Amino acid sequence: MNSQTKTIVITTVVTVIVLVAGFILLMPVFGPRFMHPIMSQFMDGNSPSSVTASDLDTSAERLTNNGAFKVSFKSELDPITLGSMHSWVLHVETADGQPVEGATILVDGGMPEHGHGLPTAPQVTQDLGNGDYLVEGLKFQMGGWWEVKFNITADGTEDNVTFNLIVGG
Ligand SMILES: [Cu+2]
Repeated sequence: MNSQTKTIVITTVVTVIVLVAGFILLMPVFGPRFMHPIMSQFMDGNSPSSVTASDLDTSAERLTNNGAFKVSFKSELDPITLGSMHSWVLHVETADGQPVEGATILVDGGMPEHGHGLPTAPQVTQDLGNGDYLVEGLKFQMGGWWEVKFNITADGTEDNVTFNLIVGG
């Protein structure tokens, strides 16, 4: 090998090393865009197995898990502020829209991402008639994703519904 060939080889090797090193260093910045969509899905944490707060259905009207009741809520506080004790009015209908009166309703909930429950023990304190129920004693002391669950029994039918809330910080 003469010296000119050596120079060309060394220049080529150094250039390749610099390009590869540069690409690796810039991967965190540009990487996901160049990768296969399935890969970038995993990188973003949006794979079907990991439900994140951004995927949540936060609607205030939902069907119960087995489809027995259509349930909606109105919060006394809208938006819900941190640390404020307040009440909701829960409205319960049959799946075909008839108000459900005289239901027995239990309240539960918590923060799924933190593994803790509600800081208070909210209860249905009044059957307001026409399918409306007063839920007293709700409080959310942390910002983030909360679940509020209602177990509803009426005319021998029991079903559950979960509402997702993102309470601001
Ligand atoms: Cu928490």
